[in-house]
Amino acid sequence: MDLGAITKYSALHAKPNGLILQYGTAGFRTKAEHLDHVMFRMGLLAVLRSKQTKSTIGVMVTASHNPEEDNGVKLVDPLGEMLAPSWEEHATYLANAEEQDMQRVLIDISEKEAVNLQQDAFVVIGRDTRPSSEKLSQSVIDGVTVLGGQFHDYGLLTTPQLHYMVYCRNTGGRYGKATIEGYYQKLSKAFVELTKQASCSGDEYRSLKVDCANGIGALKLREMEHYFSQGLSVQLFNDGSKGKLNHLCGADFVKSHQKPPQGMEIKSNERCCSFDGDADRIVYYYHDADGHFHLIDGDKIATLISSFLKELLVEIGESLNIGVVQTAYANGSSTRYLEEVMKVPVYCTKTGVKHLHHKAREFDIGVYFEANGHGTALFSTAVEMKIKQSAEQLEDKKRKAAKMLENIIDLFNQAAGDAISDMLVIEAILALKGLTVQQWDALYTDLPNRQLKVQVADRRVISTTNAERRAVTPPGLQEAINDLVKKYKLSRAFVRPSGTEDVVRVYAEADSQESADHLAHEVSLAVF
Ligand code: 16G
Ligand code: ZN
Repeated sequence: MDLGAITKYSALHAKPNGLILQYGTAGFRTKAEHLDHVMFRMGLLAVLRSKQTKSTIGVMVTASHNPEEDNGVKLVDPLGEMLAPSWEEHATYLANAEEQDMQRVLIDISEKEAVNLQQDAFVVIGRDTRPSSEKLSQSVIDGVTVLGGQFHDYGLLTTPQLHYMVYCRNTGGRYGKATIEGYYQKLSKAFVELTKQASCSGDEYRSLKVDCANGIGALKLREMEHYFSQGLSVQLFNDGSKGKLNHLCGADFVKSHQKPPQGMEIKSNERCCSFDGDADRIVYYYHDADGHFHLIDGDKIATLISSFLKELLVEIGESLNIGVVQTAYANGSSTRYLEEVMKVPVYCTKTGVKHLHHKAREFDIGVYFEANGHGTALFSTAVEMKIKQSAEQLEDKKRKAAKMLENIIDLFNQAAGDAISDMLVIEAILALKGLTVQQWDALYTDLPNRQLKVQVADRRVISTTNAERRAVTPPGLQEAINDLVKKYKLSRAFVRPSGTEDVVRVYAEADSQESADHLAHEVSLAVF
């Protein structure tokens, strides 16, 4: 390590005095103007992580669904997953080091993690469309090169595309080609094969309106659409030509306000979906004939996907263990439907993709979705091989089902939840099953629910257990929630400190909207 060079270059990316940031659920995230030093330092850290794992590491510059003025950064580990927890701590430690301590902190981390500094390092970088992203990703590159790392800058990418690139590069090309072209081809080929098998190819199945949150999703869908246009035509809205990123549009807006995005004209019963700003979340929706808005969130997406996978397995005659992973935010009706009607086991983890992803890995087939629309399905290597064999060896109907499953496996981005990939999976399943958006929505009825934010002096006084469904501290809070919940039918409520904002979040559901609203309000009063 050339320590002199680090000191010199670090001074060019100086940390604002007194600024303390934390590597949270989705990396660092704050106003873009405060992030230059963090980017440089994450370039340094990515090199150390790459040396330690002898693998390519990813760095993504994005703040997802946050306002355009914000930005953020997260590191992507060798198999395309989120950074390991011990390295999150190093990230926080390094980001907050004072200038004169930089060398010591880097040596400290290297020693703790037994990093061989002679080892080569390779880092890949991607960024979203925010005005600040290009310059910030240049600061990441500065950090990488100061430590002698090699890099490839992919430029504009969706977050899941960067995860895909990292995964491909570290699995010797087995998963796919680590190019944007490779990504488009892999997904489109699987999608077109699948939709060829769909008997109903009426227009209503072939077209979809997509709200791109004025973000990167628009650019990438434009590049990709001609690859899959045989199976689906997409009409893009909020494509960044006029509006501001994530402003009154996008998956987060639609999910949290339970209303359609601005800038999109919706006729009754038309199938629509929204991506978020970095295209790793998706939600669907439509207006019924009476003009009522219906949201189809991550829970219903997980239900559609896991039901379809289960049906295919039955058809093929394979008994594989399939599990669905949700968080406490999953609507109670979805959990009940999956367990009681579909007979699929459901598991609950803490909020944050890394927790769900980790749990989903335990199954032959693990489907995970957060209610907010982030999710995917994971298939064990043994399952992939088994299904490939079945697709070659079995006969007739069984063979057809195995082929379908083989293509579905290819269509999922197994490195991370991916709005483009999920959209194509959903569109293929709807076409194959001949389901309209209303029929999909009718699988079960969501329990009315309400989410609130509460500002408190210190959100850390609230700690939780049982996948965030029970409050442990402050004393008495859980008992108070229990008493409130008893007053309403089919009700449930929980509180948790946010991992991305300085607030406490309250969730409540009950048999009517009025009850859910009351319960949420009463619980938020109990938090004070
Ligand atoms: C981050 C997480 C998302 C989670 C959200 C919760 C990733 C990539 N993103 O955006 O999964 O739902 O945080 O935010 O892990 P909260 O803690 O503020 O409620
Ligand atoms: Zn996102």
